[in-house]
Amino acid sequence: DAERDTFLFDTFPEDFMWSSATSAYQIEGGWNEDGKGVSIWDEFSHDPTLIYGGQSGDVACDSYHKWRDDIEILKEMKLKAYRFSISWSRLLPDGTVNSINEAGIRYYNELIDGLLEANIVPVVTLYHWDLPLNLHKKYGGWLNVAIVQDFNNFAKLCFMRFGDRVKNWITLNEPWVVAQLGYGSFVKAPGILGDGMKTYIAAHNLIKAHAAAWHTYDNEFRAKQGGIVGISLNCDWAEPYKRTNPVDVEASNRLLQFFIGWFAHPIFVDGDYPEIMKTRIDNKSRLQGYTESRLPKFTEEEKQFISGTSDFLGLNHYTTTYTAPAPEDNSVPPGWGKDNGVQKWFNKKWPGSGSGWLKGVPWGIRRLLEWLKEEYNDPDIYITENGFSAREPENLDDTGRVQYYMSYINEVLKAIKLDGVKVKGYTAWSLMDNFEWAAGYSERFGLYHVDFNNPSKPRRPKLSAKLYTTIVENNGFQEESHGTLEMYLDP
Ligand code: GBH
Repeated sequence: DAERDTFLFDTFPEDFMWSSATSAYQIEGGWNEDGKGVSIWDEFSHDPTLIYGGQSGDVACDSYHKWRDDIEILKEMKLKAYRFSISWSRLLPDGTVNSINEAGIRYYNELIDGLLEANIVPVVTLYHWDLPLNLHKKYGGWLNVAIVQDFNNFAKLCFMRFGDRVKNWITLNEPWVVAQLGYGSFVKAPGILGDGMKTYIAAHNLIKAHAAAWHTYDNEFRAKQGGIVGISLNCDWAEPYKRTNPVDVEASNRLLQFFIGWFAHPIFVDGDYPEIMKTRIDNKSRLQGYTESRLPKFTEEEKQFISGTSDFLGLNHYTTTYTAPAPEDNSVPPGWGKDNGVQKWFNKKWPGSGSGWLKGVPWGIRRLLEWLKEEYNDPDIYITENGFSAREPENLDDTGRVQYYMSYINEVLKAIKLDGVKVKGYTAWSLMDNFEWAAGYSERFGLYHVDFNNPSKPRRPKLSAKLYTTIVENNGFQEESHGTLEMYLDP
């Protein structure tokens, strides 16, 4: 473990993709402008009891009008790529291809062209949680298999209209959050506290929708457009409380399978859920008196269809927890947490952030990357999100975030250089402070500060933006002469 605490002075591979990210609902505003339809997040955040301070993304960073400013700050940081998402309801107001909103198409065309002009690669997420409300009202959104066709149509429209210039696609952002927090808790839209079944049904349809979009690209666009299509999965590292205790190690593995394996096993391994998920949920369902398992089953045909449908693994990673077995709980109502039977907690010494769920544990990302390499047959990995929050008001001197980025990016470097993990890119979340879902504007993740009280929403670089720029310019951490943190902050 000596390496674990030593800083590695070295550079990243030549073509390493340095990036930063945002998502449509969190930055755009313009929620009902120029023909945009309503999404489940518009509706969710218009209920003042669900969001911190009754806030919403109605205006947010106003990137619907200020996207040129966003490109400017990407240029200031010398970034190679920008990950943003397309608002489904801005293109398709009722979620279906029955009516296309050309003003929405124009908005993303301008953004994409502006990025390319600035030599910045657009990385486009198709779904970052803002489902057209109509699809939710009409048939229950992700709970209905009809969504697979509608998502596929939306994806196809994006490939058709933007694929001549966009070569990097992410189908879904964090299906775990969509399924578990959207349909298993009140935390995220549509805020349905499920019954230990809905969360698995939503996930089932998310996986099918992802696979359908990947096949559409593969069959109809890849030869001509030559891009890649992947998925962004979120996962915390699960550190066994005692590495010498087999049940803690088992708990760690079990949590990882329930967390990322839920989606990655079907997509990257064999079209089906991890064995441990099937066994545990089948068993508990029986004990709880269900006539069928709460975990839906894929047909053989569906397994074939799903397996191998990603050109890379997108990883959103923020933090680490300790893990140990929880006492078995077969009580009803059931849920994902009881199903996995793992208890998790933080070490009190891990530095806290502005979010209760996020502690800075840099070595966790290296261990997770190594686990993913083993588990999924050494895939290309893009880190599509990593970042650190502070509570408002935050000044520009964000040394906690500087520390976080320095150490996490260095652990990614170790994963590449010492463990041989094929990490192709790194994305800082987020380009600028934005609408942090249920936390509103109270938790800030930006490299750039945004003054939300000022109608022109000015963006100003924090210290972390300067640090990140230096790392990007050096393509890593240069030898000795750059041996101190101060060197990185000195312009
Ligand atoms: C990312 O999710 C999102 O993709 C991005 O939109 C968001 O802004 C960013 O994180 C920062 O939050 O205590 O039950 O509310 C990261 C994964 C999973 C982390 C859900 C927060 C909340 C757990 N997220 N988790 S809860």
